[in-house]
Amino acid sequence: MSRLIVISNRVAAPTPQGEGGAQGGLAVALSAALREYQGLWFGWSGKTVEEFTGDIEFARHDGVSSATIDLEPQDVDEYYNGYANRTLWPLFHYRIDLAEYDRSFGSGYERVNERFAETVAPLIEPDDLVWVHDYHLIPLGSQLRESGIRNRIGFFLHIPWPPARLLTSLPAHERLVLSLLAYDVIGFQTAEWLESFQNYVERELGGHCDADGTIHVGDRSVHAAAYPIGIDYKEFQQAVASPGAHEACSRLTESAAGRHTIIGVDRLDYSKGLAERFEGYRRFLEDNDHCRGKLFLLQIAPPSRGEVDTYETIRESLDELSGRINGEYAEVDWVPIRYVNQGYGREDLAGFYRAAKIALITPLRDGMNLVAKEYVAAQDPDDPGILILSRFAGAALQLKEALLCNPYSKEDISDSIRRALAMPKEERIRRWRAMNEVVEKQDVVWWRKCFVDALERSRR
Ligand code: ADQ
Repeated sequence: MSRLIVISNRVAAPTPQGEGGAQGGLAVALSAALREYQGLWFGWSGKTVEEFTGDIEFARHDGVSSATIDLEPQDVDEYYNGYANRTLWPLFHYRIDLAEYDRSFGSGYERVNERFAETVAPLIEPDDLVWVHDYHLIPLGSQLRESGIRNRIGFFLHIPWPPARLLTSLPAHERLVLSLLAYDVIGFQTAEWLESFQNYVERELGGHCDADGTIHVGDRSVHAAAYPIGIDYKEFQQAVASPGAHEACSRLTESAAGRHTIIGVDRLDYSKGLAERFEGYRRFLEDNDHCRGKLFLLQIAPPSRGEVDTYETIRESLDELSGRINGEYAEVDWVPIRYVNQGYGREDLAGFYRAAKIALITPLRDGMNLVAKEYVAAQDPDDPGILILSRFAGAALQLKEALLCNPYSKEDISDSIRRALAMPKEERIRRWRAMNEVVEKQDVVWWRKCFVDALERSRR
């Protein structure tokens, strides 16, 4: 059997301190695949050194081997904070208004991808399958080819692929997309992002796309398909059944004192539509005064990417907005929004999801959104809660029985909350069963198998 080499910006392999318990589903799933395939996880250590050395730090814990490198501060500024998070992240989430186009970002991005390629190439053996993850490393495949790597290499994009008309605002967009053709398999979260990619290939590169997913540009053929990522359903079920989750569930239920909890769990990011969500909830309070005091919104959103100014701005505006709404509507014994700026472990989250009657997950654009799937997996089958989900999250294409809403419309968010509160139990159960079946069957193990099978089948 071939070995699997996973390459991503950061490595989330298990650590000797046992931090594995707090890992996300993706880390758990990829670690399981690496154990099965005797593979290696390569990426940036998260640390910086004055001058790049290419020294690799190897580690092996819990059956998973990892190899990490340190980067220079300039690399981190230009590649990570710059091109990845200030250019590609906003652009791929349809926010060209926030995307910064700066030549130094582009050259830093290329340089770090080259550094990744040079350091990982000697670790790759002839039969290995190589799986590159996410927007940080789009050109890595072509740089590995330049280093002489002939292995099968796959790429999976965790975030949306933007429409061609937006992508063409990126200087050197053609170069970026052409570099993708060095892969054998390109995976997207949904058919929608795949279509945008195919459309770009046809319009801008003059290529054509076969019905079986093969894309032809010049003499290159690549397989491109949608592989929707799932959660580690079994692991999450264990988290839900754990004493930690029971405790978290009771803690929230007791503090709710008979009121309904509406939960939101997100990284603090503009793509998650938090301000629009707060405004939609405010509209609900405005239009439904009989409901005030009977429910509250628990929004869990730990800060992310503090080095990027936009994140500081969004943090300040949400502090202000939640404060204003609380000021407008709070009573001595009731606060409408509990806004919590800290992260929680899997068991706590599982317990909070279970205690919440409604999940309000309204990203403006999201590759998939695993929180929606976790919420479904955490519900009591006999008395499940209701998922209100943005139609612009990749997950909406699978979770069709959620209450799908337009996150840009306050009225739509408000109406969805009202509908959820009035939903009869039979309907809740029916909708939940349909969603749970998808979440359980198309879990992260299924996702990983679909992708790795396609990569194994691909022939250079
Ligand atoms: P993210 O944008 O990080 O991921 P998401 O899929 O919602 O978004 O969450 C990933 C994980 O982080 C989940 O397991 C969730 O529980 C955890 N998480 C999120 N907010 C948290 C919080 N406040 N506290 C604790 N844990 C939290 C990117 C893409 C998504 C895609 C994933 C996986 O943007 O669209 O679903 O990758 O491919």
